[in-house]
Amino acid sequence: MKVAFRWFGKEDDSVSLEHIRQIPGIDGVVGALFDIPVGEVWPENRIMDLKEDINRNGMSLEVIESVNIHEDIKLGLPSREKYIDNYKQTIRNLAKAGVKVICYNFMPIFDWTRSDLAKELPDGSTVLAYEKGKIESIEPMTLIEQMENLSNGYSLPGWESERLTSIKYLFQLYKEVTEEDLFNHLQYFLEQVIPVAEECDIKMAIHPDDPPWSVFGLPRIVLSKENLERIVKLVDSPSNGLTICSGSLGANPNNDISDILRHFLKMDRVPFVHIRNIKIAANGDFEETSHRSTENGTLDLYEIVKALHDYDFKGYFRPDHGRMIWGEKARPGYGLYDRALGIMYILGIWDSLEKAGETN
Ligand code: CS2
Ligand code: MN
Repeated sequence: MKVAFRWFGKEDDSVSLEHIRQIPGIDGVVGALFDIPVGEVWPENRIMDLKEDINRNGMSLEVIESVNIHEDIKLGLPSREKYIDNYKQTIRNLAKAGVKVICYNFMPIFDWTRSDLAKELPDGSTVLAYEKGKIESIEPMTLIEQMENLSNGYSLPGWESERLTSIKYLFQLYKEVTEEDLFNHLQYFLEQVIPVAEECDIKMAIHPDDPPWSVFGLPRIVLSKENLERIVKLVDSPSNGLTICSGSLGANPNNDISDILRHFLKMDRVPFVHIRNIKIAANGDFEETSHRSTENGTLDLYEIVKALHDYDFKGYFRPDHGRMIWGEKARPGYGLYDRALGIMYILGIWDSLEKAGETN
């Protein structure tokens, strides 16, 4: 198992590569070119610059998160052809730099959704949280404004402003789009890009919808074992893979993460894993927590890491979001300290499993 850490680049991250490299066990950085507008080709020289910065610090750039999908592709509009061609070129350019995995999502308009970016826990740390009641009673535009005000001055991943300019118009367009349509549009996209990914030895890894249910009446499909099964079969290729994100899928208690992992690991469709814990309340609200299971998280991280270990997982994992602790000021969910603690907890479980394997 290879260990990675998400990084937003020199200009836009409070965490530096010099600090990331000091996390024990770290192999790679999960990077992206955040300033390239959705739908445009990522230039080769920019990718190489990013890679060189990371390599200079002794880490690799083999995972990209995300190359975002233009709304016209998700909407199935005729203009999607241009954006699909651009996507193929970006895949080729990334392959030239040695990238092996491209994480992406297929959520209409919004990426992840939360009602709170800094909910205070009893110990004084703050976390991202989701209250169903708040989300149901707020206008999307108001939520966006609130999120931006609470983001410590950072742009939020997946909420880049160019995607949000025409938001009201997009809502109109999505009124006509059913979940079945969304599956068809995903299939159309995959049928074109997966052969290119295969040629380039790249695995595409779709990220689950976060949370895994419809928000603001928009269709969502990447939310259950059943739907993931349907997605990997849309194009039957090892390059058509999944990012299993424990905290996203896990917000629905019907999703048994270690069972889902085992199922798709067996099929060799899991090139990338996101690990974090959440605490789910009886009414379905949830908040993010430290990675440690027995403390206050609902998910059983031991079982999740054990599934990876049982399948001798050779892909990458990254800690997903972390709490904001020790006075750190960073992009919500993406501070250094708690994510580094998360890595240590996960590696602790992994190393114990290794030792136990030796003695059995
Ligand atoms: C998020 C997303 O849960 C997560 O990992 O932070 O922004 C995620 O990076 C995207 O949905 C992947 O495309
Ligand atoms: Mn994730």
